Amino acid sequence: MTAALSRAAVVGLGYIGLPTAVSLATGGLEVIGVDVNPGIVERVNRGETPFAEPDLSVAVSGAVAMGRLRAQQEMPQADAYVIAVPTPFTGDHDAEPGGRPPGTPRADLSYVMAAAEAIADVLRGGEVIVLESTAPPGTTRRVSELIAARRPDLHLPHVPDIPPDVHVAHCPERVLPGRVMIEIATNDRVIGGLTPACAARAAELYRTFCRGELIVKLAENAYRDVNIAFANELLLICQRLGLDVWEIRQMANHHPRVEILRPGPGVGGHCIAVDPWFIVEAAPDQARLIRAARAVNDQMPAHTADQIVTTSRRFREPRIACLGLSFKADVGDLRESPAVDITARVAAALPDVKILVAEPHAPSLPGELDELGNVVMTDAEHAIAESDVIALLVDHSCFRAIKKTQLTGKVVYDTRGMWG
Ligand code: SAJ
Repeated sequence: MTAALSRAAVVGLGYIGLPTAVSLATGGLEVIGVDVNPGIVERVNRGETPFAEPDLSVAVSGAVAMGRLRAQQEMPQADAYVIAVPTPFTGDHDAEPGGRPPGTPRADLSYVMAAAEAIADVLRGGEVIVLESTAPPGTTRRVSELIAARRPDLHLPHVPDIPPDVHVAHCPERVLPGRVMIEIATNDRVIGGLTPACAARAAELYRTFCRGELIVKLAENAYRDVNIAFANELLLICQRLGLDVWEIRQMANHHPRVEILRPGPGVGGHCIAVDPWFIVEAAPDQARLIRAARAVNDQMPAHTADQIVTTSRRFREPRIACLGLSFKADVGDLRESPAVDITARVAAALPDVKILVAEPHAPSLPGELDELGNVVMTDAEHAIAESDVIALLVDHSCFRAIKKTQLTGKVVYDTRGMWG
């Protein structure tokens, strides 16, 4: 069902279909362009473009020469189908039910439906079908219904509760003629699947050539951010009530439908801490939970640093070890890392205190810590041995080897619940 997408058919080799076909080909897929017009098929197979669009002709001739793109009139078997046929407005379809006055313009979906019929006849199961043509709400569902009527042997996703054999989604084109080749690769895309799995499958297809953020991805990352925020909020609540959040979490996670993520010192990386803001920007009045989650997660480094500083002030001349600087376990990426932020805050709040930092995945301190003057990089063993307060900021696997006896007599601030 979810085999790799290696062969795509693009139906309609017009202003959107041909650039999409060539982009998929450049993205590594074998692409077959389908068009009812034999003249267009012939020209594409000669490596020519039937219309002018900057950068398109060189891309088409290249893809055809490399054998990645070819055109034909018949519908082929493929892993993915992109329908990019015209949906002109017309006043000629008043015979359709709906009681509209004669002459009312409406989208002529006959090309879309003809493409869906042709696709229906060659389906084997496991394919994803994406409607790119701009079309009225409900069209994707109609495509699914039409295919189901023609292929009673296949489950289509408009019927709930049965895992579909074929995924169907809508991903309307949003490119500006004259800039199609640039925008097709860089513009954000909106993907509407008949089910979330349909959207995810369609996103896989577009990821092969689209560098723009896909809304699906934004939703995935915002979902994770909200769930981490829940865990972090639970930590704050437990701290206020004098409870052990790790114990509470473990007990709650015994419930078959509960899976609380891990609280921590904050959310870093370039995706989860950033992507939710795109959703907030797009729908500020609706995205209240997503915005609140960002605020909860963003306060964690300052909160964690405050706690380390408060604990350290119990000592007359405290020595502090910060274990881990990266944004998450077992990577060396220090950018947007809560651990770096926390170390910098602690070092700035206690300028006379030496902070020993151990980060086995990074060769040296980042500039912002180096310039503070009281932060020194060393190995974990040494940092622990020399310090009174041990702050575990990243749950690197190698820190698991640290023995309880090494921590005896020290104040341990384990932000990751690793040594619990
Ligand atoms: N974190 C917690 N508690 C948890 C899980 C994570 O505090 O229970 C923290 C991590 O320590 C880290 C941050 O969240 O600071 C993000 O880490 P992550 O492992 O959750 O995610 P990333 O940023 O490494 O990768 C995410 C992934 N997206 C999702 O899981 C929905 C990844 O699949 C995406 O490919 C990637 O973003 C991306 O490029 O968008």
